Amino acid sequence: MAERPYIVGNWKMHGTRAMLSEARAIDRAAERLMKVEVAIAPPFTLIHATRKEAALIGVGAQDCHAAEGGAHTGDISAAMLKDAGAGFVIIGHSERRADHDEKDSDVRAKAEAALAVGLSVIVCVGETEAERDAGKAVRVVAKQLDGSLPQADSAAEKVTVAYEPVWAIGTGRTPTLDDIEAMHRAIRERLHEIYGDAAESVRILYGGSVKPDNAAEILNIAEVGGALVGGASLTAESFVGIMTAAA
Ligand code: G2H
Repeated sequence: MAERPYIVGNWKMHGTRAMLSEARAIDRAAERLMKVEVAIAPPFTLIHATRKEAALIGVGAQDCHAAEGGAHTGDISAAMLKDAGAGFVIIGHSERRADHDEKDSDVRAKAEAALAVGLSVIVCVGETEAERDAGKAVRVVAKQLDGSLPQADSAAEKVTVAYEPVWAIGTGRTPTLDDIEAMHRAIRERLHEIYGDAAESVRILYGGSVKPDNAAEILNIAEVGGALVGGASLTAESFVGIMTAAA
């Protein structure tokens, strides 16, 4: 288990103000689970209120635009996220890569925009089922890392990588523990090629159907520094179950 596992809830497109009670309950649990670093990324509309209601945990966003501002109707800049109280932003989630046709170069531009205003970033990578079946998973993820990560060595301390196999997201299916370990080791090696010694400070999270009952075994894998949690982060009960497994 990592020294201080990082457990991040990705609420995706879920949550109105009624869900702030879940954030408050997660925050209260974080107070007694100080060995775990906890954060949630609610939808844009709840970032400010979540920051105010949940003082102990990290609060972040699920995307940002790469531009500083301008004529981009419906988009949100990194500076706006920071102003709303976000401390980090998830970039390049496979749902955004699929729904919005985001390429690695878009992901990198967004990550660099976020770093430029002082946000931390969680950059998501992961292979499809067809790519895994074809034996290409490590190559696909390496290419995503090469193309998506901000390049300056100084970026490493603000970057977290989330490995989320696309076929495990929201499906209840997870890779074997050996497969997770092998991929996380491969990611660490690639990070060394990209960032040199600074790569050691980059946390690598696993994401994809993490639940209270599988969290401990996943978090015990070497090189797994925490988890990015979707469905099981939507209630305090299940998310605190994962936080407890991490403690
Ligand atoms: C993967 C994960 C959170 P879930 O997308 O990013 O979602 O835990 O629902 O598979």
